[in-house]
Amino acid sequence: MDMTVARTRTRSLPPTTEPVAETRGAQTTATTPPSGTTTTTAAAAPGARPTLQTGADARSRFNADSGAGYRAYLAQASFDQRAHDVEPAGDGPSATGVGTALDDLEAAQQNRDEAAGTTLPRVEHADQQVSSASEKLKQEIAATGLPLDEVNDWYAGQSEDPARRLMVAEATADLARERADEVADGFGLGPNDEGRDNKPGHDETRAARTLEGRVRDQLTAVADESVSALRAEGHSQPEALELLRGSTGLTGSKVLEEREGVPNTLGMSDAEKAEVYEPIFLANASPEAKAAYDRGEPVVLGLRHDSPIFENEGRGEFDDRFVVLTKGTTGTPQVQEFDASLDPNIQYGNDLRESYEVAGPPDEPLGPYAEHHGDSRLNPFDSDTIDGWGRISSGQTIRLQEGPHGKLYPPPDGGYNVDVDIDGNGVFDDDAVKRIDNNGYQMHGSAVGHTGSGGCITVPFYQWDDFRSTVIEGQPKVDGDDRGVYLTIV
Ligand SMILES: [Ca+2]
Ligand SMILES: [Ca+2]
Repeated sequence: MDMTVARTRTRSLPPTTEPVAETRGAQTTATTPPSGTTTTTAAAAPGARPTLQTGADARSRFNADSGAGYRAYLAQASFDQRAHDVEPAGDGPSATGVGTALDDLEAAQQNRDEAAGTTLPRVEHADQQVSSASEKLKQEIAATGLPLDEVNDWYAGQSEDPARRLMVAEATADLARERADEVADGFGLGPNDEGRDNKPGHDETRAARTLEGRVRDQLTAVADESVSALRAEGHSQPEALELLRGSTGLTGSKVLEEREGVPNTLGMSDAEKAEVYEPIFLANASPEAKAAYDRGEPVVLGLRHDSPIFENEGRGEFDDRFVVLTKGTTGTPQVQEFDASLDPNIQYGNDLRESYEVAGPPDEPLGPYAEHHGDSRLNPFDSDTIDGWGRISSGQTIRLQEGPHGKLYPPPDGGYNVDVDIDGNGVFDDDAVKRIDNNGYQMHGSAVGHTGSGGCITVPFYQWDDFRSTVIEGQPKVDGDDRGVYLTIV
């Protein structure tokens, strides 16, 4: 088992990339680029920060339909910050291996683009080359010996190329996930056993999944910066997203994709994000929530990307978003975004299904995620209830309030709606809604090995304390209640 993941971070890299850039500028002038490089090395003055130089000529070759467009754009761009131009500085890790692996991966991606639409064997061969090159990049990143949550900071000091930074961030995220899986496998733990007090490997699995999550967050941050960099070069945000998609695999494409229900705000300023989210909030929130927002209190917008309960092998996916909106005392909308899960998974087994009354038995047999409730073996249809999965419905505002175990709860007597998977196919496609009269559907941090929802709504466990204090601190008590926050789910 690789215990690197459990290492305590004992040092930090320079807070900015400036010192590294100085070193790079000075050394670039004295270094012969390795063969195979396609960049020119207009020597930067020591201390000069390299900039992405592109002309209208290069941009005019942009083709939004293909990652090849990005490479054409790069071909005319003048870079002197490519990783392979950099000699190791002091006792830091060498960037040569990573730079060479990136060159190979870019070449494989270009070959794949060219193979598209040709013969199946050629397409398959090209895909295999990309896969091999991606694997090699992960190996080279591992070979730097850096803790994985320091790789992106380090590489930002080596290159400002938005696509290459994203490729490194994606490979590092994949590496962190694979290592965390290895830790869990090493202890023989299923997803719902990881990080449990009464299970082995409590500390190791928590550390590994925390690292995985933080590196995944870094991937999002790098994607954000990469889109910003391309926007600064004159591309629109959709163009920038499309350009970068040509350089990523599955993990990166999930960050860059347009996800129904959850706006893609990568590369946007805070003001632009507020322009996206505030109208959604105002169009959907209850009058009480809007009044709280007008008073300067934080409010939460829950944006759902509809997912089945068996998503991600039943572990759930943080493909939804909580947006904390507040005008504070300045009157200017502020936005904070958090990855979230608003759909249940099936890691807790069938015990978390609830009994829902239905008008009558469904005409069709139930799918694997629900069953008729009742003991009659001779005639199961004489029951008029279904054991099924539920989730908090979109289209309502709920005031969540503090309670035991650090969670946030709906009112004790409920008063909110849940969608019910009546036909048991694992998808909330049933148009079945139930009014709930208790506070059973709550908001809390995830489990360590999965999204931690049997119907509750969650944020990643290592972000929960931060999220909770963001939405609760400074909130007033309402009518003698505990502190709370209005959640509007769209
Ligand atoms: Ca979802
Ligand atoms: Ca269903």
